[in-house]
This record gives sequence, structure tokens and C-alpha cells, in this order.
Amino acid sequence: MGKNFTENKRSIEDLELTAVEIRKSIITMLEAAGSGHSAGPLGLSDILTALYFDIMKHDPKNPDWDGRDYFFLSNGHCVPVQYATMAEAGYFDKKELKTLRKFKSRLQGHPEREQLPGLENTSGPLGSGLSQACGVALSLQMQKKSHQWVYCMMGDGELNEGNIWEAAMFANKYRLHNLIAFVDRNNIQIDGTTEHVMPLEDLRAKWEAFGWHVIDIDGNDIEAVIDAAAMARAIVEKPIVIIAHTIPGKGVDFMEFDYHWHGMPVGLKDVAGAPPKNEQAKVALKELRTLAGKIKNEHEN
Ligand SMILES: Cc1ncc(C[n+]2csc(CCOP(=O)(O)OP(=O)(O)O)c2C)c(N)n1
Ligand SMILES: [Mg+2]
Repeated sequence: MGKNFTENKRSIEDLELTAVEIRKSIITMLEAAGSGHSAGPLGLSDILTALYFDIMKHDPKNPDWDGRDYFFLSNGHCVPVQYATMAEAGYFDKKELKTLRKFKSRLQGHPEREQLPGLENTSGPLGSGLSQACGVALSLQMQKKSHQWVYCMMGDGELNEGNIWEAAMFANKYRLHNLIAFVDRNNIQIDGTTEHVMPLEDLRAKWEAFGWHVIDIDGNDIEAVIDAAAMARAIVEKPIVIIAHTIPGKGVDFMEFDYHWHGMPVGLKDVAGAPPKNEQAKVALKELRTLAGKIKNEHEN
């Protein structure tokens, strides 16, 4: 039998410090890999911290626990943040993070469900995760498991995939109120801003037109994420989407808001506006240590 890992909840200060640790892991694991995605994972660190350390029922020591909530990462390229968060939560030793993207590693550049206990889906090809999450949500409803929730993370650029909207119709048809989806509204995708590549706005109106309950939040505010998830669990008529406004590259000044860091690790290239490649990791980690100090100060005062 599993247990509710989230019974002993952390304070907001501890959660914010955990998110900084996760960001540090993302920087070091990507540097060691020599390839991979930086901006999305850094931007999502606060939401993944809130999910794994407060919102979700799960047990790192018993990942297949039947009573767990489910998390589907549909934007699989952002998996470094999931690996870093899972390691922090105790699914596996943090040392394994250094094997990211290595031959035979359990930590592939895109998540492979059968490789690592605790991953609910294999992803990478964008657009499938919401359908997978719908299937599990419907099956939980059919089994009358009303105390379990299904969470799904999607990228905003990922919404260009047509099958997301097929899943959105399906979730509305079956009133999947145990499905809580997030859109990482960071306004970037692989080679530009979302509004330049394929405009998404009015995004709230689109989801509402598909029959969903929509909540907009600052996705880099852990307390806001926790509150939004609680509000979402109280909705009993509709599937819920949380449009989480995040800053791509959040926490590392030279990466923030710059789509060039979508698929690039520190240490690979000299880039305009960033330190020389040999110094990028050092500068990023120093900035994150300073951020941890600021968080402690803010909560003391
Ligand atoms: C079906 C499919 N088409 C294209 C890609 C290539 N691709 C990987 S990430 C990405 C951009 C996705 O944008 P977004 O979800 O906003 O991710 P972010 O840049 O914010 O991390 C694309 C087009 C893919 N992985 N799958
Ligand atoms: Mg995006």
C-alpha cells in the first residue's frame, strides 16, 4: 500500500527554496548532457514543485500506488524539470540526473514511461498527452474513484497540434471534472513567440468555447498554483484548464524571455546577451544561490 506523500506539507518558503534546487539541477544536468531544453523547464519549476510537494497524492517509494493522482507531461521536451523534481522528491538518487540523455540512461531527453517508475506517459511528439490524460480520467470516473485527480501539462506552442482540441472536445463530452490541465503560457515556442508563429489568443475564450472552466494564474507564484489547483478540484461540472503565465528561463537572467534558450543547454554556445559559454553554468548557479538567499530574507522579514 502506498501513502499520501503530501501529508506533511512544506511551507511556502520551503517550496520556493525547493524550486531553486530544482532549477540548479536543471542547469547542471543539461550542462552535463551537452544538449536539451532550458527555457521551458526553468519556467515550469514552480508548478512542478507545487504539484509534487503539495498538490498531488503520490508516493515516491511506491510509484504505482493505486490511490495516486496522475501527472502527464504532454510537452515531453520539458522533462528535465520532471526528472529534477522527481529526484528531489525521492523517486531516485539525484546523482542519476547526470545521466540525462546518455545511452542506456533511464533519463532520456524525452520521457519514456517504461524506463523510469513514476513516469505515467511516453511523450516528445507533441499533442498526445491530453488524450492520454482524458483516458485515465474517464477510467477513474468509471471506477467511481472520485478522490483521484489527473493533471496534465501542455506547452502553449503545443496547442498548435490539432489533437489537443480533439481531446478538449472529448473531455467536455464526458464532463471530466477530475481532469486538471495546465497550459504553460510562456509565449515562446521552438523558433519564435507564439503570437508570431501561430497566434493563440483569445486563449481563454477558446477553452471556454470548448466547454472548459478556465483559471488564469501567475505560474511562477507557488501559492497561486496551489490555490488554483484547490479551486479546480472544487469544480464538479467541467474539465478545468489553468492557463499558467510563466517566464521562460525563469531564475536565470540571461535566459529569461529569450526563445533561443528553448532547446539549448548552458555551456554549448556563445550567445549574444549571455556570458561566454564556459561561464554560463557558473553564472546561472551563482544567480540561483543569490535567489535562495533572497527568498530566506523575504520570509524572515
Ligand atoms: C508533433 C511534434 N511536432 C514538432 C515537434 C518539435 N517541437 C519540439 S518543442 C516545440 C515547440 C513547442 O512549443 P511549446 O510547447 O510552447 O514549448 P516551449 O518552447 O515553451 O518549451 C516543437 C515544435 C515535436 N516535438 N512534436
Ligand atoms: Mg511555450
